[in-house]
Amino acid sequence: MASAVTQTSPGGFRTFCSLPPIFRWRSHRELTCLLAAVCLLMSWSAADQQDFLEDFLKQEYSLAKPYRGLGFSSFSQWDLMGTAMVTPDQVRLTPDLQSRQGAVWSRIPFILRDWELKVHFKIHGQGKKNFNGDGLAIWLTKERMQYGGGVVGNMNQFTGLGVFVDTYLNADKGQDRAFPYVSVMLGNGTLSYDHDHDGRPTELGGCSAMVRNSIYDTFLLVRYSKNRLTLMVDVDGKQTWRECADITGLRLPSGYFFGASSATGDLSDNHDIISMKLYQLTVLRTAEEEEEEKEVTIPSVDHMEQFQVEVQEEGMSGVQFFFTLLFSILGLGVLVVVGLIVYDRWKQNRRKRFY
Ligand SMILES: *[C@@H]1O[C@H](CO)[C@@H](O)[C@H](O)[C@H]1NC(C)=O
Ligand SMILES: [Ca+2]
Repeated sequence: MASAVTQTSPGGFRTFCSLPPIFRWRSHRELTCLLAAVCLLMSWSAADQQDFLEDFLKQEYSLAKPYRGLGFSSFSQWDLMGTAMVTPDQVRLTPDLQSRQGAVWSRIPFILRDWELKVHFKIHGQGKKNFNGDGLAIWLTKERMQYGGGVVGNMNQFTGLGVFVDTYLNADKGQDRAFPYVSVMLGNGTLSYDHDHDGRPTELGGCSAMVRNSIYDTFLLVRYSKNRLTLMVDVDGKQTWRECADITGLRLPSGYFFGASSATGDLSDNHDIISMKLYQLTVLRTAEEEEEEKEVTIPSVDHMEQFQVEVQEEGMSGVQFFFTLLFSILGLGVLVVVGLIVYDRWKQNRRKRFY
């Protein structure tokens, strides 16, 4: 009885493994079966971890190696602009030189509802830390191929989504965050990106990410589904996504264009896009969710006021206040000393005149 149980317990798998001996060596056959079993188990557990039923790469919205005909072939789905150029390993938006602007824009209006964009990029240059700039941006906007608007190689008052990888701190009071800083903004055609304050007034969310001159591959992921936008980064070589921003109630019209752009100023860096891979997500919706997600014509965020931050123009930080006070006291001291010396001389001169 016991022997019968051991013979039948592995069931179908064992039957499969003892099928006609195609393989000459028993050990190989067993090894193959073991490998097949491991693969099967791994794919099951991987499927369990997925939030979505399935996702697949959409070639027409993706930019990846080899960049055949990119920018000049009529078959290409992308256009280049400004200093952007294709090399075998990357699309270089700007070289590490001053005052350059470059971009790459999709030619095809984007119409998918649930998606994920994975961007592999690289920012590197000769400049010392904090002597580099300005960063790059990823777009999904109504407008495309716009130039020189002072927003990281794109126009201002854009309509749609902008994800900024800002490598240079412009604002005077930047102690609240470390740079490089990744952030999200939703433009509606009238909102302006405030370059001098690194986009703080219109920022919906963001995080610091050490993406410059990194020894690791740097990635960011934008996921959009059911009016919810999630931004994640993978920049420390751990192959895991760290959440950077999570915005609900974000309504994005369809028919917009993907793009990536960059600009350098007095300070520069190489800004490279290695790939932009767009995955379609398969998501189930309830009837209420369908109702909730009506088509929109202007991008908007529910309860916009919660994101509004005060940009302080006046006032000083503690350190600034301390030094201002210190120098004021020192300055006053010097004035008093100079005053005394002058008074002394004047008194001596007066005496000389008297005698
Ligand atoms: C864009 O958003 C701002 C701030 O929420 C709002 O004041 C403005 O009216 C909006 N513009 C359009 C065209 O909807
Ligand atoms: Ca900046």
